[in-house]
Amino acid sequence: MKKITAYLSNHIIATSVIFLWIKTVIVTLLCFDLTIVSWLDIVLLIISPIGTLMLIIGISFLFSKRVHPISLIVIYVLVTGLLYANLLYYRFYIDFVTVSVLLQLSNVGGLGPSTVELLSPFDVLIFIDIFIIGFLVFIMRKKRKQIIMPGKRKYALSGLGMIAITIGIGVIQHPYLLETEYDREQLVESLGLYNYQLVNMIYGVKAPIEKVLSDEADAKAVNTNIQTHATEPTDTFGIAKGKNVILISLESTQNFVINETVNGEEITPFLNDLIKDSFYFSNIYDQTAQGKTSDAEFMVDTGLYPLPSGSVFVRRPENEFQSLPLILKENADYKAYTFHGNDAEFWNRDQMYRTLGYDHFYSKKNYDITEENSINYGIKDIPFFEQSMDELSELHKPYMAKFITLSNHFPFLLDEKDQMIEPANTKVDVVNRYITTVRYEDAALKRFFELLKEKGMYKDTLFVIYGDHYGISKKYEAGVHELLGQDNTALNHLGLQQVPLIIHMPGQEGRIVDTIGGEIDIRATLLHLLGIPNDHYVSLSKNLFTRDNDKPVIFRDGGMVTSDYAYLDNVCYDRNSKQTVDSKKCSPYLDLVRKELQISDSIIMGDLFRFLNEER
Ligand code: GP9
Ligand code: MN
Repeated sequence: MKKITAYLSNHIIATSVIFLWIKTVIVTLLCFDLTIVSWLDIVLLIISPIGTLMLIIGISFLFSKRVHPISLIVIYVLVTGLLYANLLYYRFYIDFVTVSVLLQLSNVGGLGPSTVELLSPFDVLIFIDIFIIGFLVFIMRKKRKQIIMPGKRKYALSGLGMIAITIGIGVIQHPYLLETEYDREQLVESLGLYNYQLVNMIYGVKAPIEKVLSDEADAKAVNTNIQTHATEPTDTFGIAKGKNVILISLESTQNFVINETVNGEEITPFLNDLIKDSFYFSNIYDQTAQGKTSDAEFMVDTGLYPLPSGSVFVRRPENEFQSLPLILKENADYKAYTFHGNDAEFWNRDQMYRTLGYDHFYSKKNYDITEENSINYGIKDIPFFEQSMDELSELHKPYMAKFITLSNHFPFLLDEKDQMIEPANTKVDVVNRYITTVRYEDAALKRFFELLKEKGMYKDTLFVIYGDHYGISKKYEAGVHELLGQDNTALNHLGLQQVPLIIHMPGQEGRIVDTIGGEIDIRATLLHLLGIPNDHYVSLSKNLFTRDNDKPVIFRDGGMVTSDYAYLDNVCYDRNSKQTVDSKKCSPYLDLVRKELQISDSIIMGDLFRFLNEER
């Protein structure tokens, strides 16, 4: 034992690199659900961390004569922290940390109440080797041993060489790898977790420069690239002209809860009834990314995609946009308002709402919040709607008022007195609780509609109600599959990415619209109903009343779905046979996916509306 200890401490650098390497490979293989298609994928996963780890650990001696034991330990702990941060983040979001996510932590208050839910007792194992390295360093110091590292150049070159080989193989295997920064799973799979972080940092540095480098020519190119079709007439064009618009963002609400029962009880009795007299869009997909609720808001307001990393609300609040509030003002003398019971700074909303043209934001400080009437992130949905009524009745008409609900947020906490339905009894507690918080949200909507009717404010209003994004992440999804009695397959997972979209106009006849679409399409559909032609404005939103089922609904990670095909985690599926098929079948759609995402990103990162608005 003594001999081994002495050997390891004499070779402390190699020991550190190897320990971190093994730990990283184990976490990558066991804890990240990566799609492994070939042996080369496994080989890449195994070799990819070596080069970067060599260079990172090398910082402890590359710039001095000897190994610095303390800096070695600090670096070791930092790398472990990075690995663990990625693991925690992945557990919930099934995504990897980006520089933008780290920078926006102050705007979103971290993972908030959700963090504890994500810890596992086995996580201790990730930290055990730190003590071994600490012990080896202690022995070194006790023996007053100084480690002089010969062959530093060779060491650095080997590290760089390993990185170059990894990136080289990755790019040969996936030619678009470095152009599609949003496909983080592919980046991690091909480059390894640490090289991915490195590449991500380069994207981060590139971002601010993009605005400076963009000019009118880029804006013109965007304009010609977006084929805005003249508004196709339908029987719905302008049916809601001049009406007040109430938009309701339903926190974490997935479409599977609609018309679904638990223990013989409907989960959403109010919404199920409302649908009967509404347009119910039954095939709408969540397209949000790391900006969650704010991404959904951004899509509805601008008809552009969220950014590949971070939230546009946080990263680009000083941009110009052609947003819904501004369009409604320009065309029909509307004013726009937002109501949300959380801090105004969360997701940088206070700043971004001004940019988007909202006239006033009623946030946490406008509500009477007590311990009794709040839970999790803020005021409960029922008092939220109740307390909003006075302000709402005073607004300038016509108005667009956006309400962002909050109670149905992970980890789905609810006081017993607010529980109106028994929890489900699947193996997954989070899912069981989710049923109760969704029901609470449904009851809050019921209450809101009652109050609007009481105050005579219901009739002249068009309601747009949408689920903002998934609530049950992949980690807990087994419970939903169990509830629905379906297998845990990629296509069933895709089905769970659907969110409800209900557009209700008092007095209308109900209609189920099963056209395939995404959240980005809400804006064009709403403008169509309000009788405002969408083709005067630059956006990627498509009217759901005329949308083509063969046009892909695009996901921010580069995936897509049409009525016949789906491309998920770099695998192509035939949705009719439910089989995986040659990726060539998906290729024509993927060209459009890359094109649309690129256009959207260049508009946002280049702040191209600076030029586009000037031309109007
Ligand atoms: C917070 C609320 C929830 O204000 O919008 O945010 P989310 O975590 O869903 O983005
Ligand atoms: Mn949300």
